[in-house]
Amino acid sequence: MDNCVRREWDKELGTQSLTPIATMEERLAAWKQLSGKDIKFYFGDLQNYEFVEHVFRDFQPEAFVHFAEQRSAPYSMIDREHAVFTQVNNVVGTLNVLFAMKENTPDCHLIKLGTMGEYGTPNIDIEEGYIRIQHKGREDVLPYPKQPFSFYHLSKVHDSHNIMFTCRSWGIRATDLNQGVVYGLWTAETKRDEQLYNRIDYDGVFGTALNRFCIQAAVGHDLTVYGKGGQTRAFLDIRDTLQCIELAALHPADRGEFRVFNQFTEQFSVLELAERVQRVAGEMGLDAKIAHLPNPRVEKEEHYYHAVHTKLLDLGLQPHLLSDELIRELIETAQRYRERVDFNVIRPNATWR
Ligand code: USQ
Repeated sequence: MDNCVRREWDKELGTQSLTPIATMEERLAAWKQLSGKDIKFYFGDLQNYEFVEHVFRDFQPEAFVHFAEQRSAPYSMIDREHAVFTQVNNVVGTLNVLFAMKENTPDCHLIKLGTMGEYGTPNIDIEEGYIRIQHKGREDVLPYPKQPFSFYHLSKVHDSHNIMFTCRSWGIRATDLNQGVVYGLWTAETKRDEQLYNRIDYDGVFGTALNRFCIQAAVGHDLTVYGKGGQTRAFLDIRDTLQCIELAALHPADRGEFRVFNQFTEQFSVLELAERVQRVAGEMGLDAKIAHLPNPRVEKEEHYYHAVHTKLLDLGLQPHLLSDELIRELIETAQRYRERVDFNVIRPNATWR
């Protein structure tokens, strides 16, 4: 299911993916040619309940993987319209899925993309969804406190509450994948044909830290570290994103269970990543400079960060840890497509203030 709206946001922002993105028809045809298998495709918007209900009735899914949200923090911070769009799109889309599941496939397992950014950067360890709290002589296991970074991250907090409520009230089974920042581009499948390539964003709105630094190094742009660069986040390779979804699907939550996995493999500070890209680029003969830009966001630039992430490892996740080879491959890919990069959209525009 897709409404292909991501392509419209590129037009709105005057940017494009570093890699060319084929039309949906071309992608489906390329996969069919490679695998001999058809993928059933439904074009539509999760905000349209009739559409969502039709798909649930027609397809009768055992698992529903929901990655259909506006996922950029800066996009949600552009102005009132973008904040409202992000929260309506994300919260209403997820509510429609929950209602359609309840009405049509109550046993279906919802696998929902959440974010590590729901938790913020507390000065204590981040647990996987829940924390045991003692208060005035009593004890309970409660949802971990949320201090999200943006209106986008807030939309996922609202989703989490809605999903947890429907698990409790209707017996929905759900897994919230609280994912960190994804890097990399290909999986084994998408690498097989250029028409199957994923998008990879380098612009100041949708581009994310490590991918952006690799592309910047390749095209001769300074590496854009915001502020001091001590901001520490959880990261994972895109191949591990796919492994995690598969593991969640193969090991469904129980009826009525709202399960939370912290989906990442390593933690890095932004400056640490920029320095690593700078070193690898240097070995490739590229002179990448690090620029400390004024931070457009309101966030701590030096802080404690330690997040627990054992549940997916317990299910069998085999992490692809960040390697110099992958950084080199990303830089080489960006060099291949460098004529698609517009320097005017690299610097951040949306500010938090
Ligand atoms: N940052 C820089 N320079 C850049 C880009 C980002 O210093 O050029 C810094 C930001 O200030 C921030 C950190 O890097 O401290 C991460 O920013 P990001 O743009 O790489 O990622 P973020 O906005 O946090 O959002 C991304 C995805 C989002 C996902 C989230 C996971 O876009 O969908 O939910 O990562 S998490 O960060 O764990 O919340």
